[in-house]
Amino acid sequence: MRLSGPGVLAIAERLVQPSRSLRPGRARLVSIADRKGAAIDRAIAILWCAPHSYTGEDVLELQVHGSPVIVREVLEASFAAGARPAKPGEFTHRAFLNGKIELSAAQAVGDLIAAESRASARAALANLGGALAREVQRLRAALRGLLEELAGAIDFPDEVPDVDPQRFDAALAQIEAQLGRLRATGELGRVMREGVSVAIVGPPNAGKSSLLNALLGEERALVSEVAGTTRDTIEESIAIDGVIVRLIDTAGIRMHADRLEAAGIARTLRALDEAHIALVVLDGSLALDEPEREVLAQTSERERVLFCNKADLGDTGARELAAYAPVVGSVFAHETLAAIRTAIADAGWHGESIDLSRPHLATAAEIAAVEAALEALGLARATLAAGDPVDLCAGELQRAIAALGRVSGEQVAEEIIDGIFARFCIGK
Ligand SMILES: Nc1nc2c(ncn2[C@@H]2O[C@H](COP(=O)(O)OP(=O)(O)OP(=O)(O)O)[C@@H](O)[C@H]2O)c(=O)[nH]1
Ligand SMILES: [Mg+2]
Repeated sequence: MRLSGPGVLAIAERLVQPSRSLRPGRARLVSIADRKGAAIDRAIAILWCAPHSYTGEDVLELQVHGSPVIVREVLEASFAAGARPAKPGEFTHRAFLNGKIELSAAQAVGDLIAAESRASARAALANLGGALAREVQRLRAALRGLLEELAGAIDFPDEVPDVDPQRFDAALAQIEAQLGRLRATGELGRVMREGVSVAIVGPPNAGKSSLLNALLGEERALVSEVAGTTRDTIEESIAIDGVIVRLIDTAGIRMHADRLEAAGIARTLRALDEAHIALVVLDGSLALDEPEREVLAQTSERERVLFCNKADLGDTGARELAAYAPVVGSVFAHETLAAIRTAIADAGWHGESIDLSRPHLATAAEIAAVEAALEALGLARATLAAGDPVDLCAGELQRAIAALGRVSGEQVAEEIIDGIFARFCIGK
């Protein structure tokens, strides 16, 4: 249990016995007293004095016994002594306000809490040290240097030599290239963090639900030889190479369906629309018919994985589709499932992984900010290429600097900060 703020010492005096034994940074065995002074628990207490704590404020850490009853009583005693429950993310919010951590590091703490998969945990750790913020600050400082050079030449035309457009453009190009590389880490960073969604679609009875169950390793969805078994979408997550993959089993797509089935198909189309990847399951043992062609046409523009199932029964359909290089096999075969997992990885993150220990963009806001900076730099360079005076670039450079400030945390809007901390759990 952690208490933080200027009132901590006063609260400790009422809560901890003997409170005189507390020394900054030292663990002490103490009693925790309720509001009447009766002992609730024996606990380890550690006092951290401002500014040498996580939040930068006075902090009291109490390691009490794990019983929910004791925890509740200690909480109540703390509240009686003047504390209040922390809001989600408030500890880290205070750490940010007190200059203990960068905004991107705070974001990484939030990500770490939310991280469901190994890869996204690693990705969050990389930015936790503030590596992304430092990288962006470096580029931003370089841009600011160029802007100051311009301003000097404009304000003191007699003392400061004119800026050489060619050298200026070369410097911009270098920063642009580095931002471009950072931009390229964005999509992948997002996939690693948020995962990819895969809609399992196909004609009725092809084995979609069987595939979901086989990939999950449990009988999650109802399977039967009756076409039209699945009526509603079913969603479950698995991890592939440490990336979260959300599998969405759907109702089989066919024309001339009854009303209930048609409602299910409408949901299928919505799921298909929203998913990153279409995993098309066909009965590969049968010749292609209207429903198969329909699904193939519907997903032709999509990132997709084609799977011809029921190879144990024949390969008529699979041979017709050979040109598409589908995965051919059966949901009952181990190798088939492995091939489908690989195909999902190839379609979802192109089998690539970024070096997550290097700075990378992880959120849509960071990607948008870097894109805005790149656009401004592009306009500045176009100005130079057109032979216009170099000082006309100043506005664009300012825009790029402001955009990068949103990533490095040097310039952030209040609502962004609030948005980040609101996702935290209480006590962080
Ligand atoms: N022989 C064989 N049968 C399979 C295979 N995969 C699935 N089946 C059978 O095919 C039938 C339909 O499977 P489901 O998984 O319910 O098919 P579905 O695509 O979900 O069907 P709907 O929900 O009706 O759209 C079941 O009887 C399965 O046991 C396979 O690889 N080989
Ligand atoms: Mg089904």
